[in-house]
Amino acid sequence: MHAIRRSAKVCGCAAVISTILVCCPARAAIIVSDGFGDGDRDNNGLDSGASVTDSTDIGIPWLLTDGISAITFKAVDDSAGIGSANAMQLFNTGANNRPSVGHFAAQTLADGDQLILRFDLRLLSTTTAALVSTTADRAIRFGLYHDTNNDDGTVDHGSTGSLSVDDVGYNCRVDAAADVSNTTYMDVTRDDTATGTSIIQATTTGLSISSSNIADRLDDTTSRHFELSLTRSGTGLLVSLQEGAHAAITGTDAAPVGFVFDEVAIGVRSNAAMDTRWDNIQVEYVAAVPEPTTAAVVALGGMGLSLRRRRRTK
Ligand SMILES: [Ca+2]
Ligand SMILES: [Ca+2]
Ligand SMILES: [Ca+2]
Repeated sequence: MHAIRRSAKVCGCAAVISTILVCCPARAAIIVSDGFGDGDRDNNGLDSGASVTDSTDIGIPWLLTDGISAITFKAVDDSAGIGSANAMQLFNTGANNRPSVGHFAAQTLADGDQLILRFDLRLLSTTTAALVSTTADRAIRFGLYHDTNNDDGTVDHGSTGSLSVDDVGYNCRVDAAADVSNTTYMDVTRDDTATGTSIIQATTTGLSISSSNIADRLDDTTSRHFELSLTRSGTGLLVSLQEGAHAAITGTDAAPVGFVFDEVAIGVRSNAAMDTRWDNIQVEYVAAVPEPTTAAVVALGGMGLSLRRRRRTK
């Protein structure tokens, strides 16, 4: 009789434990989702030449930062390219550059928390002289950043402004066209030059997170999918960047820029006139959860204790 009761209790325990195991999914939230269906890159009205394909797809405003280049920056129909109606065109037509940022509500990573940036990107002007030259090394740039002075505002910055100089983060760089100036085709660097030049430009700190896979290079006009993830581990950050189904490049930054992030930065390197399309931009926050095994062990301990207490009572 006791054996039957005990086995029933064991079954009960197993059911509770399996419930604990399945009832703790990672708490995830989409912070940003922008597919440019509203035809409006800066959310101040329809962009010239654009049309609305989904009025509920408002996303976040994308703003020009400092830089002297002429630039075309607007929502355009890219259904024949990336293939999901509108996309955002960033066409750096001059000899300099014009990095751009999209702000979101500040996210502070607690230990184990993860922030993911994902989007589709394609490069169009692979046949221009600028792109077939070696200047296309580390040409396309993007990353997750923090506007440390919280001074970026809500409208385009003037070309000679400096409101993004204080912004720090992780600068991903991808080669464009048939660049063979070195054997690194994609990398992630720490951009913490708060007193230096503009965002996602010039000096960055290498983190030994780089790809020697030539397939990571943007050497045609097809759409590529990218995912950058930052996961806090104690006082460090695990950094991972993956293009499509290629092997991810990963590493740990032991001296991170901090654990607060509130903007996506995109752009091209200086002196690289390039026409790009960006779409389906998402930022997701995934909060850490207790290890399922730990939760199960705690629960199991508690149940064992109650079983013993009951037996003693008898
Ligand atoms: Ca607009
Ligand atoms: Ca919009
Ligand atoms: Ca700033």
